[in-house]
Amino acid sequence: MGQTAARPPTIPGTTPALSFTHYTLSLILVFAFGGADPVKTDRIEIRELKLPLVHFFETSFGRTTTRRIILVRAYADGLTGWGEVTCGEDPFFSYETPETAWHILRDFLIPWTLGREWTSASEVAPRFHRIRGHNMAKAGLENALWDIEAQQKGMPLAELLGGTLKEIPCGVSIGIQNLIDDLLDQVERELSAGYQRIKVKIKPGWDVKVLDRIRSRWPRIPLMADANSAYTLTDLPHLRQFDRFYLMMIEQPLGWNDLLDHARLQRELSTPICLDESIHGVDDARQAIEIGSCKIINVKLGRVGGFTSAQQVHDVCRARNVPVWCGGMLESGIGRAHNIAMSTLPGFALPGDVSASQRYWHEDIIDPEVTVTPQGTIRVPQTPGLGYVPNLERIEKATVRKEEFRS
Ligand code: OSB
Ligand code: MG
Repeated sequence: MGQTAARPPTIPGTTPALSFTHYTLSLILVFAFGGADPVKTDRIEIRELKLPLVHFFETSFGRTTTRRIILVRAYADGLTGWGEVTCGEDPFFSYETPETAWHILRDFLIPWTLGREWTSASEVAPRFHRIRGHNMAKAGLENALWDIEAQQKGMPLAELLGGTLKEIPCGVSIGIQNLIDDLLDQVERELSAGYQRIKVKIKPGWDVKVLDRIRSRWPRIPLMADANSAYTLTDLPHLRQFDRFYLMMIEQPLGWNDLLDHARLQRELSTPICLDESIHGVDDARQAIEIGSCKIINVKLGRVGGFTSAQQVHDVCRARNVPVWCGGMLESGIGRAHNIAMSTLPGFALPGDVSASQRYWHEDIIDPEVTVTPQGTIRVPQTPGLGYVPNLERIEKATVRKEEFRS
């Protein structure tokens, strides 16, 4: 502040009161809009965890039984923040793998961050732009700094992001099973747990018959299908059959990086298309909406490169009345806590793939675990930062490699 010279002339006798108001106002402004001193990230640790899933998870591109998760732990201003790299074990969802993420973090993102000042985590994303892609590696580090900033400001991460919901609606994503009956059992279980919508994974040979069985047993449940790029435009006659299941949406039916063919397909289907793999940031979202590639967008923090990019995707969709929802990548509690915070933004109008820890892990690595209410919601923690406490003992036990960097 310190702009007393520019103060307007005052009526004699009222000066003390005005000064007091001025001073109070300055204090409020400083607390609300920064004035925070810049901090330096002085230490970053990356580690790989090996975590077996409670139940295998199968998509059109393959089956996962054990997750390889990279956690990023950043230190600044005497605080510790955590981030998670959400890539798959194999380069099948996107090209990123734990090995590529480790390389990009160790050789680029970490050296570019250590010892450099920042006042807000959102400043850090533009510094990573020079690296093409590798969004999941970027998000792992950026999101750890958001955790630190939220703690510095004594705010829940959700609030720092501009989130408004205190409770978020939850759906589940159910993988391809060995038998249709196994899938029906799982749908039954998740519905009685209270989840608000069911998503099933599909691929050629595991689609129409499966959806038909679900719909004949549960004609009215909110249902959707995720193909993970298993079809092409030549499957159009086949894909038309999906319209009779009145799905909420079909997720990523065509090419993993495609916008144009999806626009063509959307014109032929009454079922809304939702894009996942094809949306890497705000420009993809804007272009997809502009050419009609989809009516809904799945936002994944890793896929779009972190909270700053996710906010931009959210904002562009909200301005165009395109609903978004929060996708999942079989995250540990750390990534799950980030997903919960992001799901509180007002444009997250549909139930996401963010569900209870116990669906994935025998023991999650945070305390408390993420739990879901009988109404199929998660109550958003109201404590500063992540709102869940990383359990160092369990994290250490699951760690298979670790590297530490200091400025
Ligand atoms: O496409 O949404 C997807 C899991 C791994 C890779 C891709 C996807 C998924 C899921 C699971 O659908 C979501 C979750 O429960 O975390
Ligand atoms: Mg998907």
